[in-house]
Amino acid sequence: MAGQKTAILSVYDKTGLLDLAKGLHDKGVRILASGGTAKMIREANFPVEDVSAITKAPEMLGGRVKTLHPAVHGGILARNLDSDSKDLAENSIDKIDFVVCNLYPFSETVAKINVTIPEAVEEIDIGGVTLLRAAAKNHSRVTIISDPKDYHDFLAELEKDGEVSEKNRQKYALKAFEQTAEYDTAISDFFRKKYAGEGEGAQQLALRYGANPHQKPATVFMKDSPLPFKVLCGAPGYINLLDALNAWPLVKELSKALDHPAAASFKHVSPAGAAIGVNLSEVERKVYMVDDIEGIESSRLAQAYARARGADRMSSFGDMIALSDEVDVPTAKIISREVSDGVIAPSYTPEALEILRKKKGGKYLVLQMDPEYEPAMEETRSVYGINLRQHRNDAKITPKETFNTVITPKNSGALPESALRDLTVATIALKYTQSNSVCYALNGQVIGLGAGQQSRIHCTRLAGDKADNWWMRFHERTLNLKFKKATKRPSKSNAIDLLCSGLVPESGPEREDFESHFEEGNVPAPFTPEERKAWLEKLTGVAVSSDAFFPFIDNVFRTARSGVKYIAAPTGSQNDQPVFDTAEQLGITFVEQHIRLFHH
Ligand code: 93A
Repeated sequence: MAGQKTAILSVYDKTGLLDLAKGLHDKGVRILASGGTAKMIREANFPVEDVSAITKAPEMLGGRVKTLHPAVHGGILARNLDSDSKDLAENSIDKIDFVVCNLYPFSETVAKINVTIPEAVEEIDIGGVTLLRAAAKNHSRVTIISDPKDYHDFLAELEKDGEVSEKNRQKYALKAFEQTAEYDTAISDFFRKKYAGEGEGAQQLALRYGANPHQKPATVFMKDSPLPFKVLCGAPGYINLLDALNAWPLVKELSKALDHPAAASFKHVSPAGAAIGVNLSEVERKVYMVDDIEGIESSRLAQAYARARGADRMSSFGDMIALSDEVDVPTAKIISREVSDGVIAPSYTPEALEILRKKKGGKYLVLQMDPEYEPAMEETRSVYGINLRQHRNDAKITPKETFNTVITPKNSGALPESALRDLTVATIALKYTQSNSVCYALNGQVIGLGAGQQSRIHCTRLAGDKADNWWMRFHERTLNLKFKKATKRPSKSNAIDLLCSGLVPESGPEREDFESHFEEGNVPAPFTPEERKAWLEKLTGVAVSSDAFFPFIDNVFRTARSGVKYIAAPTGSQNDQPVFDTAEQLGITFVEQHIRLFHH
């Protein structure tokens, strides 16, 4: 029939098939169909031809070859070009106008418990994917219908206009492309688990569960390369990896920016502490509970971790640690006696690894990171089933380039090296902290970090209170606390925290618990307001960084109460000028940090 349109139908899901066949037949469309599809149409007494009518070849290999033939794909892929028409004529092939196809249920099959590889293999659709892809490729001429939900509109349009509009052909083609992409993802996911899930070059790893124990299954995987870390001991959890994969780039960048070994102590995807290996004073060693660690004075890495862990011992309890350099014995010794979940580092000396392997009855998580690994520039995540994609935050923070715009005081010279160092530590820490965030730093380490607060002043206060608490731990009275021999490190840290935050209970069971950790007759008196004020006044030279601008001057006032001398923050608030003026008035150097560093 001259001018007659041709459709090829090959559907696994036969929902709505007969209505479709009827509709096509009513419009005078020639219907070709693969085995089962043709059978169903024929049984309903609609005219249909087998695909073999045009291929002159039977379905074969038990159905593995049904529609894979030049008569089909030549008919689909031919353009409205003379050369294509000539090729078709020479091979007696007719053009196909409509393709209707949906695929074997691969995902549903592999979701079944104990599915075998041969069972999964048989569900890999080849001819259907080829139909979808060929028709979608040639959508300038061909219509591809891949979803039974579209039959109604497709027929309605044919009825009304006699053809499918360009816009709708595009829409249907996109849908088909999305389907083949999703189908291939399901196939590669399945085989990644089967063939690249273990040992050298593993691309995926099963995790015990996701963020919570009821969130199963959970996995970590790479699409086209091996995972860039090896598990040397233990089994990582989902949150361990979220921490490790934020903490690692932090220490990598920090160590590069300041040319020192760096360490970070992470909890719930924000740093509790981060530092570079600046020499520890005797008092610092005591406050950080590392005064008895042999060889610490010659290990920059151990000093970095002592500082990172020492910043906020309460928050670091059960941390995930990242270390920029090869882990040595002093560092492993510090880790071995703290409550910690795991560590990620580029390498471990054999002795250090032996120490870590003994921790937690052999279950301590030890990850070895490939230091050369560079992540892709684009990062994608899905939230509530919806995908979000962005260029990753590859902003470089360096002491020289990032902090060279001093706004106030005017005409001030370059910042001292120590300020540049501490602003770098604080700012790189923020780059990997859940927003909003504000960080106080001193001596090459974080001393107070406020993470994940919705209001900036709450970050500034939280971080400032932590910095105050940190400093109160250096008070003579705190240094000379007389704990009982049996008091464990976490209980000591808790008692110190109560004392330093001014929260020692006056009476009751909590008071009794507090007292129980100290030697008889040596329970410390709370700090008086005068003692606290006098000691806090001695805290000076602190650097503060903020992940976004300060919207109000209250932030500057709060920083000044904790010995802040340098602030680096982005600008752009309506209140910029009052913020600068307040800093100037309080003798604080305000540096414009040009890059907003929100992180989620
Ligand atoms: O095994 S296949 O990959 N080989 C093919 O040549 C082929 N052509 C279409 N599977 C093939 N199909 C698929 O068959 C379609 O994607 C559809 O899901 C199914 C329809 O088969 P039937 O018409 O026999 O029910």
